[in-house]
Amino acid sequence: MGYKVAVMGATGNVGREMLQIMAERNFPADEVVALASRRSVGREISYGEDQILKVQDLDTFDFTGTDIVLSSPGGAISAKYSPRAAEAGAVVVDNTSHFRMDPDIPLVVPEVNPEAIADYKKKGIIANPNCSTIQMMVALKPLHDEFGIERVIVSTYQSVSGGGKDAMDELFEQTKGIFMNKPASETKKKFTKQIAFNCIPHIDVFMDDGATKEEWKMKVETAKILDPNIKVHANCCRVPAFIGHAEYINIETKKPIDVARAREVMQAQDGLVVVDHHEDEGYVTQVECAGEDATYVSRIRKDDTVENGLSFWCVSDNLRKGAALNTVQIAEVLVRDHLKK
Ligand code: 11C
Repeated sequence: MGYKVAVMGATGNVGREMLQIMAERNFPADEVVALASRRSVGREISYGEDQILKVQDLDTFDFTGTDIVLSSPGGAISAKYSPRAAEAGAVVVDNTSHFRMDPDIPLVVPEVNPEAIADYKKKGIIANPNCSTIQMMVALKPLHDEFGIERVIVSTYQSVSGGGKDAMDELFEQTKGIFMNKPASETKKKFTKQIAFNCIPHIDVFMDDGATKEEWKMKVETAKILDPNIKVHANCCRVPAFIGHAEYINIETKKPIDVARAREVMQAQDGLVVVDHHEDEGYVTQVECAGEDATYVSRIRKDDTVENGLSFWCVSDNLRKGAALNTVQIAEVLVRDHLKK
């Protein structure tokens, strides 16, 4: 017997990807329900090769009998409906930022801290980290285990899909518009500045210390997932790529670090692929990682400006490993180890 799974926010970028990935990976579901706001009710969404799901109203849905909820409807909506689903007996895996820093809610990357999943029992909710944090965790985990990371400086190059479908449309329309002599100001809606042919050093709202919330998330989520003693300084930037986040990551370690051993431990890490040839095309970029499950690292180099330093380039599909895939992987561990039928 399989599971009853509901996808909350099923019409969004990440919700649709969750359905796609569940089908691809043959998630053991007997019944899958697509939930969204009232204005999407009745819309049809494909699930797998040959199934069509009709979107149901999240607000009136009765979660009784649902085993697992995969949630990506936006923070405020999740704040209201995830506890409602958990009270009805479902385990919620939530991709929004709302519950991540609650000490009674585990924040999980399955290749990094799968043991934390057991804490779902406290509130019936498991949080999925921010996309830019997830790929960094997969890359840092083997290096931390081997060399002991003390400090991280990360600079991100994040695609517009992190901002949702409207953000992707804005990049497309603005790029087209510029070729037709239409001023970018006429197509600027979601982004604070022109995004076509430009980079914007601002993701999410500003915090009191001058960091943006995206930068803050990378710091506090690393502390919760990997180690509270690691110091993280993040610089987050939006770039005109559609899918895939890239990051240049610099680390300082307690133990002496060398490229050969770093490469070896990264090669052995689940979910991580090293592609690092010192030649043209010998590295992975956003365009190539889109649609892929792995996190890729390239350009691994010693940083000689500090005693034990290393830097590398890291890319991953932000909608898959950075969101939907990580959520489905958490659900896979849940059914394998905790919710046996
Ligand atoms: C972005 N990282 O690229 C964001 C999207 O906290 O789940 C995901 C926001 C979050 O804009």
